[in-house]
Amino acid sequence: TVKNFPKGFLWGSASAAYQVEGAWDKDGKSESIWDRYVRIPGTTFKGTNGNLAVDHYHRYKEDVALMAEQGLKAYRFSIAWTRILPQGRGEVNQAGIQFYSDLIDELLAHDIEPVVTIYHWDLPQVLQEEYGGWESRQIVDDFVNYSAVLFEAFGDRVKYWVTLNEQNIFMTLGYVQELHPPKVHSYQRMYNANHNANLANALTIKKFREMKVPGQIGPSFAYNPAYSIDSKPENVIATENYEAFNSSWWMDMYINGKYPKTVLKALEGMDIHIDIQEGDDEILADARPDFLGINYYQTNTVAYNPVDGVSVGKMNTTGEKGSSEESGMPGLFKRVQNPFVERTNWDWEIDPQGLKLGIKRITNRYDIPIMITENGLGEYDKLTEDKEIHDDYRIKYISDHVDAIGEAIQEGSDVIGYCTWSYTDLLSWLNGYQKRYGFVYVDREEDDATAKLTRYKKDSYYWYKNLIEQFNKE
Ligand code: BGP
Repeated sequence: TVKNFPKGFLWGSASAAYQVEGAWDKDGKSESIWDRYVRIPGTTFKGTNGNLAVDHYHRYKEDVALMAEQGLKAYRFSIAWTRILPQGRGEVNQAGIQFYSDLIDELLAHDIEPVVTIYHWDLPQVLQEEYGGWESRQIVDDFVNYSAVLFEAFGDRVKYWVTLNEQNIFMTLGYVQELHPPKVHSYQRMYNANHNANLANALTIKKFREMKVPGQIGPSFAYNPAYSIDSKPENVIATENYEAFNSSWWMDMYINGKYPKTVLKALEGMDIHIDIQEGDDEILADARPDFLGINYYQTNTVAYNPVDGVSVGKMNTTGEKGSSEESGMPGLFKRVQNPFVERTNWDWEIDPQGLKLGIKRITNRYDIPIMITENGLGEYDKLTEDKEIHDDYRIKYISDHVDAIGEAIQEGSDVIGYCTWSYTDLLSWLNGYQKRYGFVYVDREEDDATAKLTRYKKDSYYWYKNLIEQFNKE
């Protein structure tokens, strides 16, 4: 299976600061919107939070040693803005720079390529309070300045940069579905905040090039390629609309600097007005990324949704299979179940061929190098008495997705790397610690007080190690 992959392919794995680090108030770090949000009762699974997480902040050397032993070629992690600039801007916290500098050096010492995400959702709370975070244009300058601090500090050592992680997710979950901070339901506010994020992304890429950082940069998009439930024309058109609203809306902007016309028109009809100012078009048109990061977990199957149809439905955040509800935009589309694929306990559809489809669609529409920045299976894992974890379901999941990428490469797509989600087990934003993704099991449940935090290698750890060894031999 590894035959099709190009030389230098980045076999990696990923995490994000808030989900692994812990040490939420250590060494000058300030509060992020997530540190605040998890304290609101009822916002997360059984009240879990990232205060301690898996304590990667203090155990990063142990974690990197495990990566090195596995032969990992790349590690994608995010930087906490609140460690670098506790006030969101202004004075740089040297202890924060030091932590990431040490982590980067530790990775490089073991021949592991750092892939750095600038923003994985943990906005400084001060900026949320001062001007409403993403809803204000002031965020654009602050974000670019923050990025410039990182380029200055780490640009000599980091070759791969991710600007924003899943802008489409933090926007929709934060401003429509009320599942992320700031927990708002307003399409109007979402589209404006999102426009600011587009400007921040574009100007950061521009800054990167102005500063001549010798690396590559791009955003990571959560792509759920869509299928029509059947060939009934109204469902096929609904699917086209779904792709335009949920995928092209973001990807066209990243790659071509333009919003899809049909969506703009539809928003007008909904009385939603985006605050596009003079000069924005030029900024947005001048920021084609070097690569597009894709986080892929599942496909979505779509049907027409009547005007009096479903809107925001409940998501399954409990791990109770079948508890998610249909969701959609009335008069346009809704997401329905695909009868041809299996689902996880969290109702995520398992569809490796969907990844191949997604890669091909991107190649055909945008012709750009792709890095798979996340892909993985969230499940309940069981530590046996012998301290083993037999996650054959995860091995199958990853193996099938690797095959799908290999096929896409063979059929003409340019994929430069693959990061599984996740390296160690970690905090799942809405599902606590029960939902595990890692190659490395971490001994903890919801309660910080009983957390042992011991690391154990899962069967999938060895499987991936072996895959990388095979690749090295080719
Ligand atoms: C992506 C995020 C990750 C991670 C992953 C799994 O959307 O970028 O941070 O959380 O999804 O999601 P979940 O934890 O909800 O299962």
